Amino acid sequence: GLSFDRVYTWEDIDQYLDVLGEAYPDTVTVVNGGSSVERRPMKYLKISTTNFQDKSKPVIYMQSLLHAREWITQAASLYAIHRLVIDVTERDMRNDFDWIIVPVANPDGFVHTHGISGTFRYWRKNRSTDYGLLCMGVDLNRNFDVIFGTGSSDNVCSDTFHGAGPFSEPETQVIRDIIAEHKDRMELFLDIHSFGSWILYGYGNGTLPANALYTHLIGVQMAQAIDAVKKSYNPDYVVGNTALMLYEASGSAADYAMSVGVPFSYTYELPGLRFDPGTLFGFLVDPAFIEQAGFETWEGIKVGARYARNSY
Ligand code: 0X9
Ligand code: ZN
Repeated sequence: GLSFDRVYTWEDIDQYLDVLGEAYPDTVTVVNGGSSVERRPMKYLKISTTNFQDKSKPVIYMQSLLHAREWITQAASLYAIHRLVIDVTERDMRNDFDWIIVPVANPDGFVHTHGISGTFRYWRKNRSTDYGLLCMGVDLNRNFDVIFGTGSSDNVCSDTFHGAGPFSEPETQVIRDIIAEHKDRMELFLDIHSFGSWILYGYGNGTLPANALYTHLIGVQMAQAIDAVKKSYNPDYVVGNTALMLYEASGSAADYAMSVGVPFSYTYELPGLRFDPGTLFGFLVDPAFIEQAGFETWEGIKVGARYARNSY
């Protein structure tokens, strides 16, 4: 297993997924969904007690590190994997669902944030060179085919550059294809980001989905479950529509999943690094918070999963 006291590199995680697949062949399948811009395999796990053959089970999708610098988010995916495969105390979580977990949704960007002595630690986008070499990269959370281009930038140098068009990037194509393959029974979609202690839902232009009330209420239940076990120096989670609470954001992964029929879809923003209530360090990671981040997020996920099951 992993020790939740450090941040793992892309290579570490990539190897770990293979190790899990070999050690737990009855429940874990490692899938290579395709290649990133720099030709890294986009590996993900399918976790299932029936090898995805029992079509009566809902599918839960979870991803992290779509934004390269949001390092703490790997803890949420790796911890969920841990509790579904190795340290299984909530057996219903493993038995009642088929899980798809993509721990590193932006491998090239994540590798880049480890580059030369911290210089690129705050890189967010992928590493596309299609738009010139002066500025690189597309914001993958603006590149999905949903309300495309309305809450994003057409300037390649911007951190929210949306790319040439919907799904111009291989990384978002991989995620699109996973959703398409499973969307008939995908009930819950979770895109884990940082930072801010938010649970957000679409649409990113402020238009609410038909089930907005239920979406909001489940969001509040998830937030309460996290807040019940959170560290006191972190604020309570706040739940709401992205555009109404934060800013307009088009082309996001969570909105896309919702637009193709996934009933419950959320963007989590995990807490930013704080050493005391007054000082927010944001994207940097306190090793002492890694296991807690995984644990408390899992408390929220369980609540969402149980609602998804009961409404399926
Ligand atoms: O702006 C984003 O992509 C997300 N925030 S972050 O600071 N991690 O970059 C929020 C996206 C949420 N959008 C929707 N669900 N529409
Ligand atoms: Zn993000």
